[in-house]
Amino acid sequence: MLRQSRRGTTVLWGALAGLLAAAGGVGASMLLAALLGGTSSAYALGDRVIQFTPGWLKDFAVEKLGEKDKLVLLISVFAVVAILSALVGVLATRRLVPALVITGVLNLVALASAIFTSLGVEITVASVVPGLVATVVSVALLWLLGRSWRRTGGSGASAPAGFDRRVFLGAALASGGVAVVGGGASQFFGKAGEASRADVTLPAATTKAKPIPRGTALDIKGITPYMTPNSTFYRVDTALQVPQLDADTWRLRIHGMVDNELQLSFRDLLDMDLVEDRITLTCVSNQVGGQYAGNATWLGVPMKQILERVGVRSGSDAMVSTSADDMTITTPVKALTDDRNALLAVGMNGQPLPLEHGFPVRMVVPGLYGFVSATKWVTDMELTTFSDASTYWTKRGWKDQAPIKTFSRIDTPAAFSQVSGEVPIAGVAWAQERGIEKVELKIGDADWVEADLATEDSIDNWRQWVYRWKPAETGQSGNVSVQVRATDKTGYTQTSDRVPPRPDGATGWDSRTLVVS
Ligand SMILES: Nc1nc2c(c(=O)[nH]1)N[C@H]1C(S)=C(S)[C@@H](COP(=O)(O)O)O[C@H]1N2
Ligand SMILES: [Mo]
Repeated sequence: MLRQSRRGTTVLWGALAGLLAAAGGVGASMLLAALLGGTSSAYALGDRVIQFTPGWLKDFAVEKLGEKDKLVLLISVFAVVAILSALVGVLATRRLVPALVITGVLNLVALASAIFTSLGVEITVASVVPGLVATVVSVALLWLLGRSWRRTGGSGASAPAGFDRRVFLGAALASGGVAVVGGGASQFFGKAGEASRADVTLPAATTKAKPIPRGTALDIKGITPYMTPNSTFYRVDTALQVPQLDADTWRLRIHGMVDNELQLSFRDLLDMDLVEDRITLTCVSNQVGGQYAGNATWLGVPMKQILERVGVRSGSDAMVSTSADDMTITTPVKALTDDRNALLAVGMNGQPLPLEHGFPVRMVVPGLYGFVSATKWVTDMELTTFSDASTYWTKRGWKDQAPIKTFSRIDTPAAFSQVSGEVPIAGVAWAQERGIEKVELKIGDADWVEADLATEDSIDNWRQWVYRWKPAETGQSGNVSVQVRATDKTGYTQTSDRVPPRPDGATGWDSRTLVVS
């Protein structure tokens, strides 16, 4: 009996020792990352997990977990690290040296993930030191904690023996202290972007957006609002921690196949002629019926103007933009220099870009899915060719040419709603750069009927639509299916063929069943 409960106690204390050593290590790495402006090795590990997650699993996560995908990932990584640390702690109560070796190796894996970034090998003080210190700290703490058993000398592997409480307590306090200080420092320095954003005052646009025409917004309950507020604008990116950039030190370098390399500061951008424009942004991961689109007023410098200034050499057909968080995106030079209003944006709906949406500067290109155009936290642009460019998404099987596909979605009524009398069936449709020509519904077995379209703002904005259905007039009852399809101004009508988002955007008709009572 006694032996058993003692063994249980040893396991518990061992697990606790393992957790404490790990917490100390993570805390130390966060503290140094905050001080050196790098990433803590714990987050780097999460980043690498994202990088090496198979494409299908990533697609699944984005689809099923939506914007919580990163939170779920972080919690999972931390849970795995915690379980491993507890197990190593238990091992340490029996065999200290192997436990120390395993701790070292696990830490070095995390360190490696800070060094081998998605862009290649990056050996800098900020990428190496946090992981190295974390390794030393967690090995040292585990050794100290482990010694609290050894001191009083257990008599054999299964003998728990009263351990040295003083040593244990000291080491535990040290771990806790480092963890708290590290976490606090990373919170404190982690707010740098928000502080910088609060200091920014955007100048008025030289070219204002034209007023929103009357009739772009239909008065129907449950329809997607015509303009999307920043707070509800969809967010898609691979950043585990939102990059905290300082507008004062931000620089954008434009180089490669250009006549004159250029480096711009945030001030330089604000001093240029700013243009305001409403553009509907869309994600390639949007499913049939999906919510990954938003319509905002953007403020920025036309990319065309910037590229004229650097002088793009003939033969360059692609621009690779890189963000502060190492995202790389290839965009056709043509889309950045033709008449569409591709912007290097600093403002969103009258405010500096929110941190999650790319503060201080991002790209917005009408007509192209975000993954080939909308680089947030952008810091580098290289003019090159498609044959030389190899960037994040294209390496993962997505296309590098990805114009937004013509799309329509039913917003209301909800699926399986009980309906009667006159029922407004309504939603949005988009075909950026081409414009929406018509939206049609197929209700039950009846022929396609045309919906009323809200006033068009521009071809780069989505358009609301409504069809006022009177089931009694058509004699329809019970479960009735409703399908929607849009036709754009080139005459193309959405295909019913269902394809998934990868490699260049989903197709298929949105549909739902309504119950006529
Ligand atoms: N730095 C960075 N920029 C990025 C991404 C990213 O993962 N990292 N994702 C792109 C994708 S796939 C889309 S759809 C848009 C989404 O922009 P939003 O989050 O502001 O809606 O950002 C683009 N820009
Ligand atoms: Mo996207």
